[in-house]
Amino acid sequence: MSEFEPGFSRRQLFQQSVAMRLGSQIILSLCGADSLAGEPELIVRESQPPNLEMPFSSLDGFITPSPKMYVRCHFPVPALSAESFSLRVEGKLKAPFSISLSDLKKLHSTTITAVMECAGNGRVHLVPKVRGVAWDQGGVGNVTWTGVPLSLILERAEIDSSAKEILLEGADTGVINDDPKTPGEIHFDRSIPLEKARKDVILAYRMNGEDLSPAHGFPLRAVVPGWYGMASVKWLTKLVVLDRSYQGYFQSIDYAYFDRSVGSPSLLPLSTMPVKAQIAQPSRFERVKRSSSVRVHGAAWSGAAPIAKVEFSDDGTQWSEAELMGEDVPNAWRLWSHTWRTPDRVGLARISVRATDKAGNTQPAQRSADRRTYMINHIIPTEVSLF
Ligand SMILES: Nc1nc2c(c(=O)[nH]1)N[C@H]1C(S)=C(S)[C@@H](COP(=O)(O)O)O[C@H]1N2
Ligand SMILES: [Mo]
Repeated sequence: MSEFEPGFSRRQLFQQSVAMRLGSQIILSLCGADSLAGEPELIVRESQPPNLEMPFSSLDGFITPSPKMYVRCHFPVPALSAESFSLRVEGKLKAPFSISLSDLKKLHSTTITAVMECAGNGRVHLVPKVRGVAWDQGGVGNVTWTGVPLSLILERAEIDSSAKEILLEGADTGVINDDPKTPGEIHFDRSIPLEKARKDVILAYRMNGEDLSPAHGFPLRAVVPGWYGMASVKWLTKLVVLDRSYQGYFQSIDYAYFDRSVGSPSLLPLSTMPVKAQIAQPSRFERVKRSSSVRVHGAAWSGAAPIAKVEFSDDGTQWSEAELMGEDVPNAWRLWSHTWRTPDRVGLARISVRATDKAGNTQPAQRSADRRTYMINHIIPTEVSLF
C-alpha cells in the first residue's frame, strides 16, 4: 500500500501498518490496556514486553493524552487485581504493615502534572550506535498523576532514625540475559533517598484522571517528579525502609552513569532529568518552503528547575529566543514556539533548539561518554529539506 493511496488518512494508514505488523488483538493482550487497544498511536519498539513510543511530531497539547503516553517495560506486564492488591511496607520501621488499595484511596490525595522521560530517550541518535531500546524522541510525556504522597505513608510507618533510602519494588519479575546477566529472576526495583521520598514522591493510582492502565502500572505506581522514569516504579507492591544505600541491578548495572566528582570515575544511579528541548514540528526530513515563515514548536523540560528560555538556530552559531507558551507549571514540561524565517535556498537545513533552566543549566553541544547510553540531552539537530 502506498502512502499516497487516496481515501486513507495518515492515521488510518498508521493503524493499518501497526495492525499488519502485530494485529490489534495482540496489542490489546500485550498491553492489557483498552485505551491503547482503541488507539494504537504509539510506535512499537519492542512488542513483548511492550516498549512503545509516542510519535513526537504529533505533539499537540500540554497534556499527553493517555493513548500517546510512552510505555517502558523490562519484564512482562503483571496482572494484578484491585481487590486483592495490597502495598507491603517493611524494613527499618516500628512494625511492618500492609495497606489495601481501597484504604490507600481513602487517604488524602494529591494531583500533579509531571513530565516523565525515559533515561534512554533519544538513544537512536547516538553514534556509534549502542544497545538498548532505540528510542527516537517519543520516550517522554507530560500527564497528570493522582495519588497519596509517600511522605504520608512514611509518617504512618514511624520509620527509624537510621533510615536513609526507600526501596520501591515492582511486582514484575524476569531475567536479564545480556551481560552482565542477572543471577536468576529479579524484580524491577529502585531506591530513592529518604529526603526525596519525603519531598514530593507520589504513590499514584490515576493517570490523566483515570485508573492506571495495566501497562502504566495498574493499580499503583510511584511517581518521582523531576527524575528519569526508571525511578517511578510501576506495579508497586512493596516499600522497604533501608538504613544503607541500595545497589540493585537497575541502579548499579543499568541506569547508572560515571560520576567524576571524587576519585576514579564511579557508577552512580541516574536521578534528575537534565535540561532538554525537543522539536516536534517540523519533523525530521520534512519538506519546508524556502524564504517563508515556518512555525517550529516543541517542548522543553528540566528536572532541576523551571525552563528559563529556549533558543532556536538554523546554523548552530546564531541563536534566537523562542516563545514560551502558557504558564510555568512545576514538574511539567513547557511548550514553546518559534517563527522561523527559512533561508532563500534549497537543500538540507539543520535546525536546533537548546533550553536553559532557571538553575543556569544549558544543553551541552557535545555528548559525554560518561553518560553511557543514558541522559541524552546534548543538542541534536533536526534535518529538514528546503524546496
Ligand atoms: N515495575 C516496573 N516499573 C517501571 C519499569 C519497569 O520495567 N517495571 N520501567 C521504568 C522505566 S525505565 C520508565 S522510563 C517508566 C516508564 O513509565 P511508563 O511505561 O508508564 O511510561 O517506568 C519505570 N517503572
Ligand atoms: Mo526508562
